[in-house]
Amino acid sequence: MATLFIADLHLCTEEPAITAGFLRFLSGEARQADALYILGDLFEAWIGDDDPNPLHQQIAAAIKALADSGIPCFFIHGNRDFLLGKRFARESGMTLLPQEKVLDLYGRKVLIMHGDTLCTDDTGYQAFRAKVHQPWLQTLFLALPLFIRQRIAAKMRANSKAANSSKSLEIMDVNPQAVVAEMEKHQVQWLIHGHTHRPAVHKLTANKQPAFRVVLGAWHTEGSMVKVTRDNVELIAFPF
Ligand code: LP5
Ligand code: MN
Repeated sequence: MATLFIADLHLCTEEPAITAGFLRFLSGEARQADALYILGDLFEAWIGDDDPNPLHQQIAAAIKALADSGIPCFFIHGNRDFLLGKRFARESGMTLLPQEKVLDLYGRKVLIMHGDTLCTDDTGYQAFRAKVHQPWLQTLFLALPLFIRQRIAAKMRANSKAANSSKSLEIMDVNPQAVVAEMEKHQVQWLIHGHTHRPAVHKLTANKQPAFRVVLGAWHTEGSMVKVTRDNVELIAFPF
């Protein structure tokens, strides 16, 4: 009995090996799980559920097959796919979760999130995030013709790449005080997140007790998952 967590697959038509790895994961390892949690950035960029990209249908069908086989699938938005909406959730059989959620896994309380909100030193990103999370702006964006949305997303991606090349690694990592504050707010000793693409298990102190922050890896050349069982929390890398 295990609960699985993945994040940062960044699926896109240009990376068929990652898609193949994910499809194999869904029809293999995931079939034995109690539940699957996808902690954001499943897709490289999401510009609306009405995007007719065949990859999206293929992924929806594959997740739906897992959900229909009796394994509940959950999704927390990432900074690339924060616009993923109810229609795709329905088509894929996933339940959309709020940006942070506490789970009780076999008696262990675990906080889960994408991880971008922990990067509080990245003030440029947090300002950007606050802007694009405004509901009125999202409604406006989603009402635009698809080709314009594609152009805006491409521009945002290019700006992001340019901005990141001049930011230090420390700025783009989580802020340690923000991590402790979140864990104390939710009264948990375990946190699982993605976003930073720096897979590791960090030991820290929160609530005056030992605490653990488990960071999922991005799916570049291999898969990454966290497997929580009654006795263990394991960060696992596996080949596609
Ligand atoms: O994504 P990645 O890994 O490159 O870097 C992230 C942060 N960047 C982003 C931007 C995304 O890549 C863009 C994705 C587009 C998806 C779909 C478009 C939907 C549009 C909806 C509009 C309502 O998340 C990056 C972080 C990095 O992670 C590490 O944490 O540093 O942050 C940035 O690059 C942001 C810049 O630092 C700041 C840019 C300021 C621009 C502000 C203008 C806002 C105008 C909004 C107008 C619609
Ligand atoms: Mn991310």
